Amino acid sequence: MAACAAVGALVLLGGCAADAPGQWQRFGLPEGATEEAPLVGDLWVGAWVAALAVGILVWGLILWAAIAYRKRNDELPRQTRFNIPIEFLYTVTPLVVVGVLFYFTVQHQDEILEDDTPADLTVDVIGQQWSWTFNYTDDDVYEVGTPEDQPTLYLPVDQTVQFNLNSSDVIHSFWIPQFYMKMDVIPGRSNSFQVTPNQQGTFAGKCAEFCGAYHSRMLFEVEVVSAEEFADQMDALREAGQTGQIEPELRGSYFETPLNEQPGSEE
Ligand SMILES: [Cu+2]
Repeated sequence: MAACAAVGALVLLGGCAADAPGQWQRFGLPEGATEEAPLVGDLWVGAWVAALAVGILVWGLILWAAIAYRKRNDELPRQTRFNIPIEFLYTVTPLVVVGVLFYFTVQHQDEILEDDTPADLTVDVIGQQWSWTFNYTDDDVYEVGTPEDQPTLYLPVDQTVQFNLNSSDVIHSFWIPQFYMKMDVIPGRSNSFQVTPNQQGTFAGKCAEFCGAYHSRMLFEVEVVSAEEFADQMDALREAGQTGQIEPELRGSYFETPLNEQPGSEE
């Protein structure tokens, strides 16, 4: 009964997502655009299937108990103080469920964060209030974004990129939803991960850690292009004089700057 209702609701709501076919099969995830995406996708879908299976069992048991043991007369039912097998069952079952989820999470995490093989290119990312800097270390060029002028990150398709993440002020989080990957950008600490975009196109990127007044403007675009287009873009940055690398100088939070010295205070 509960299962029918749940499936019915899924089918009904599924009609709303006609513009995003497949999104319901992915339990709300956008379409993955990297070689590693299936790892996260499988973990996500698997966790939902497990949760739904547990949910259907629990809903079913609640409904069954409510109907089978409903009040029929004023006679007091037999009073039971404990039931060792049942108590053992509902102590051990959640431990097994959590254990299984934990095992698959750690297994997938290890595979996702595996970076023993050298990447094809490296991008040193700096998060700063409130935009991003992308240092293309192999080409020795860079791109700096501002909240008004949001940057574009170019990546060659089918090449493994290593992102080194540093912050120059507070904690940010580097997130490209369609890459199924997000990692904190922490001042004074270098985080990194590798990913292999396998689809050309434009993808949205954003900061996923509330980092101050204009956090919502920490957007960027990711252009996954052919190797030739990528080389052209590196040349364009070089011609624009954006050569060298920007260092993540720790300049403290925007809010530690006296109000009259903050950018925009003259307005
Ligand atoms: Cu941020």
